[in-house]
Amino acid sequence: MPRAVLHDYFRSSASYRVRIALNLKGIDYDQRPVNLAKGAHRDAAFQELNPQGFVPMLEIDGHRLTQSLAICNYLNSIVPEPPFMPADAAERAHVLALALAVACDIHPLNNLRVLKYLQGPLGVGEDAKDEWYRHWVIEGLSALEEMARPHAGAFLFGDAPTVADICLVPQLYNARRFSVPLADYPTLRRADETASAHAAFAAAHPDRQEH
Ligand SMILES: N[C@@H](CCC(=O)N[C@@H](CS)C(=O)NCC(=O)O)C(=O)O
Repeated sequence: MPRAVLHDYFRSSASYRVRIALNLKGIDYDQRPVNLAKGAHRDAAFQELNPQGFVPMLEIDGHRLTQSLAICNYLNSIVPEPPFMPADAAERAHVLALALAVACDIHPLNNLRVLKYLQGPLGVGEDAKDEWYRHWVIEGLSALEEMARPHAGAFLFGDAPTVADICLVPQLYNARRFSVPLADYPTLRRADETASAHAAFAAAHPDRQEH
């Protein structure tokens, strides 16, 4: 079987999630950078690969997979260890809720196309756009801190990485880029620090990608 191919962008947080997931599962892959800043994701050739025009897109085992959490689920199915979610149903629901709080409720509001739409057709200025970004991140992270605290350990849930950390670390990377203050989120910062020291997370960091 050919090596997996990940179509990604170094600063894309959804791509960052999949790089972490592949690294945690020990799956080797080649990268095909798609330059979002230059609009390469809008090219017909890429739209053919992913009609949504988003990175990440993963070619693996003869499949073309999109949506970072669907990709994580696939990787977890083909390589069960280490598991991305706890075995217990209630704990699994909790971990998934943490991951979805980032992936569904924070990230989409601040995606590139949303920020571009604010600045373009809606005529929103740079400062207001940044304020929009910070507003949704702060609201989302504040809730996530409360959600995570009761069951957090060194990681966001317990003492092993889960899909919740896979979503958290890229989101905090983005938050720092936009100068969002993180002092009020000790649980999130602890998990981020633990995860970032893990080799699988470290190798996925945007600064370590070609672009
Ligand atoms: N829900 C999708 C989101 C993918 C996504 O939004 N990717 C961003 C980069 S992080 C993208 O390609 N944005 C292009 C745009 O907004 O124009 C996933 O989890 O894979």
